[in-house]
Amino acid sequence: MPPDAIHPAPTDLLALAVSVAREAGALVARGQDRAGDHVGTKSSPVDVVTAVDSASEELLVGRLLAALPDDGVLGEEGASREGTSGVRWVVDPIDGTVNFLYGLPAYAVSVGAEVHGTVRAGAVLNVATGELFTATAGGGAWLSVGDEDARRLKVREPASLERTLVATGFGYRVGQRRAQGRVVAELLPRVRDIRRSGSAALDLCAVAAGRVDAYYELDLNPWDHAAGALVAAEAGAVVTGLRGAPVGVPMTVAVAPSVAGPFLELVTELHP
Ligand code: LIP
Repeated sequence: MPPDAIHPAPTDLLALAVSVAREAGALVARGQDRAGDHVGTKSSPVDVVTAVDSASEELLVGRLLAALPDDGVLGEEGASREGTSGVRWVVDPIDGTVNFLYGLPAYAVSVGAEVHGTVRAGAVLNVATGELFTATAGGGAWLSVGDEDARRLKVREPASLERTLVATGFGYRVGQRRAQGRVVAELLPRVRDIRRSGSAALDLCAVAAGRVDAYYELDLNPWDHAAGALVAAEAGAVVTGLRGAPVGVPMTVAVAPSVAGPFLELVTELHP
């Protein structure tokens, strides 16, 4: 999207997203060994939030609004501000909080920049590995680690549904999880296998990087998918909801085009 007179170019939005994600990532990394010191819960006893989640979001919001004070912000841990510029930042201070708590190397700072409701730039930083996934609308999806040059990402192209490796995730409420377990039981015999990483943002980036062929998850929040969905789409994935709904409402699907038809049909069938 060419920069218009009043909004920053997607590349400029991305530069800011990467800068604040890296700074928040350094804070998260410093806090990992004390992750369990201050843990609260949200929607259920297993939906945890740590003091590091909150500190990361505070840093992200502070840096973004210091740079662009007229922008809006939406964050997982409560940041919610209507801006006047048309740009809204959608941030997950730690996506994969349970992984962070347990020290499993799949937790990310995710920063997406919407312009009038459409994500135009996104950065997902896996804090544990240093992998930085980025994308701009029309500019492709990229992966870099540390100071190495970024490499362009492209989805894998599985030959069939039976050869499709599928990532998914589950909600935190018991009733949700029981229903989602039934869906996985039906899906598993019809695909290559299932992977459950614990971070939606990193699952979407895994589709982009060809590390899995498809991802689906119900009831994600905007901060879970804002940046990762752009990364997946810019790597060539079909990114959508079900039955023509937009991504995330309530289903998020990202899938390689070679199996998009049968995969979407299967996920639709399993979610009547
Ligand atoms: C997580 C999501 C993941 C989902 C987890 C959890 P959080 O977000 O990224 O896909 O399956 O249940 O919601 O809570 O770690 O930020």
